[in-house]
Formats: sequence, structure tokens, C-alpha cells
Amino acid sequence: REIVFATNNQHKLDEIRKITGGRLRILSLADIDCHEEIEETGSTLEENALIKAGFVREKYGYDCFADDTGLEVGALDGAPGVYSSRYAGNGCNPADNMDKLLLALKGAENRSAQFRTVIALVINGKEHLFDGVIKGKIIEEKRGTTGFGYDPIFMPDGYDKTFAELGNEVKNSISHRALAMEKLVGFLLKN
Ligand code: ITT
Repeated sequence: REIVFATNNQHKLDEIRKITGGRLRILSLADIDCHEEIEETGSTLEENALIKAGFVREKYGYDCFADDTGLEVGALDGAPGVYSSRYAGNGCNPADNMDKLLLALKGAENRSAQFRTVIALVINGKEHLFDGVIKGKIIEEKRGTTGFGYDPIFMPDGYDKTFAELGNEVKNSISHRALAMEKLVGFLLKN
């Protein structure tokens, strides 16, 4: 089975392809000659995931899914959440985002956080949502080099290493994205 994954994030594409293995053929936006930025104007992960998948369905005619992910920090009432990619400002890089978060949590006792991924699937004229959550904590400095985004400061519960230290194989077997993706693959293989 073939389906388009609407993302401009190469790391997400790599992870999704590893998670699905041989079960689905994942086409990228480049594969369908879509080189547009899709504006994320929603105020929830669900809305943004639906905007991205719906855009490709409407403009390019492909069945499609999209992933919107946020890091939700307990002591910050769930921030940065849907704003995770621009926490330190539009066009900022992951290091800026992590520095801002470490500063916001300086001296904080409650360092609990979770990654949440929402996957929206638009297929046969219908929309479906799948989600995945992993709980953990924000450590006090960056550690590790694998993965992307906030991985160097996020330590999943039950581990004493960050996602960026655990490596791709471990991350892809327990992550928010893997949990949401397993639901999507299960749905597609059943329907
Ligand atoms: P899209 O094209 O798919 O929208 P994006 O990078 O803009 O790609 P999001 O809107 O979902 O993705 O933004 C979420 C931000 O959270 C993203 O910029 C990353 O820095 C971070 N992020 C997402 N998934 C992550 C993961 O698995 N580990 C660490 N950080 C992650």
C-alpha cells in the first residue's frame, strides 16, 4: 500500500519510514512534486495535522497523512505544545528552543513533560485521527547526538538516557510517533 506523508521535516520522514518498515510504502512531498510550505494556522495539534493532510488531499489528490507533534511541559501548563517548533521565535533553530526551555525550567522541581504526536489521515474523503504520548522529564542540560528537535533534553520514564543518547532504534520502538504510527498502520492494514 502506498500513501503520502505530508511533512517538510526530513527527520520525521526517516523515523516514519523506519517505524513502518516494509508494511507501507511512504511517499514524501518531494515524491509527488509538492514543494510548498503548508502554513500551520491551527491552535491544536489535531487542527494542524488535519490542515497539513487536507492540503495535500485537496491540492494534489492523494490520500495522505500528516504528523503534528508537541512537547508538553507540566510546570509550563503544557507549553510549548503546539508552538514547539517556534518556541524561541519564528525561524529559530532547535538549539534556541532547547535553551529557552532550559531557562524557563531553571531551578524547577517539577520537570515532567510529554511528547504528543497527532497523526491525521485523509483517505476516501474521510478524516481520521491517531495519537501517541510518551511521558518523561526535561533534564538540566543537553545530552546526546541522535534524533532531532528536543531529543537531547528529553528523558523518557524508565530510562536514564535522553532520546538523543538512546539512539534511533530505541527511540523508534517506544516514541510518541511510533505509538501513533502503529495505530495508523493497524487501521490501514485493516481497511
Ligand atoms: P512538519 O513539516 O511535519 O510540520 P515540523 O518540524 O514543522 O514538520 P511540527 O510542526 O510537528 O513539525 O513541530 C514540532 C516541533 O517539535 C519540531 O520542530 C521539532 O523541533 C519538535 N519535535 C517534533 N517531533 C520531535 C521528536 O520526535 N523529538 C524531538 N523533538 C521533536
